[in-house]
Amino acid sequence: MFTFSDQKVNEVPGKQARSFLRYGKTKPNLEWRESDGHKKKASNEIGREEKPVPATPPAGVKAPIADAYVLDGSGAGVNYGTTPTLYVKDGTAAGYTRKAYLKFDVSGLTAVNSAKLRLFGGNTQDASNVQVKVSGAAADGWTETGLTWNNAPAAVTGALSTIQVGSTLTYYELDVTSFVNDQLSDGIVTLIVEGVSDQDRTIQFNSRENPANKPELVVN
Ligand SMILES: [Ca+2]
Ligand SMILES: [Ca+2]
Repeated sequence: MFTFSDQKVNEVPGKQARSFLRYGKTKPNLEWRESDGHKKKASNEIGREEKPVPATPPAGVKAPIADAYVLDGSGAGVNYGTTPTLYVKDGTAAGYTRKAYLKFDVSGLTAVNSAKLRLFGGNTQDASNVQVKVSGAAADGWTETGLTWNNAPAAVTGALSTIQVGSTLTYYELDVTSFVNDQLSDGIVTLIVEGVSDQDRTIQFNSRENPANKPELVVN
């Protein structure tokens, strides 16, 4: 309910009193007071202000805070944390297995609908497709320049996802949604990328030290 405050009552001799609204020269000058006391004013403006609709927030793209690969055999005590390439290889012979470790800071995130590890690279040895899996580790205390085969934390999950990596150099995506949600409690996600079927082929992925096409964790 509201009442007009700008109402005028003109007494016209001999005629019935009538009410009308006062109009300015160029536009209606209608004011009233709402029942809550706020004064409101009508406008004769046509058109309206339109605010831009906020764009869909960009997908959260996280860069690794550390990445390194580890090598068994003679390289088991060596750190490979600052190379521009992360090697992944799974074979039967000792000294050929390589695994990549990546660590992401996910603190501040609430539950994600989707989390994908994106690694750029491919099978650089031949044209075959190679099965690669990603799993998760619980221990996040490893460092980029300290990690070796001998001290690397073990996986505490099975394969979070498995993909075929071919010889085309591109971004390969591995779904890690469930594990990222599991790790929101401590805010750090450690992922292990390795071959799964003794195919003995060399996979190369760009590390975070590579100037281009670095690893990413894309969360939505
Ligand atoms: Ca690194
Ligand atoms: Ca963690």
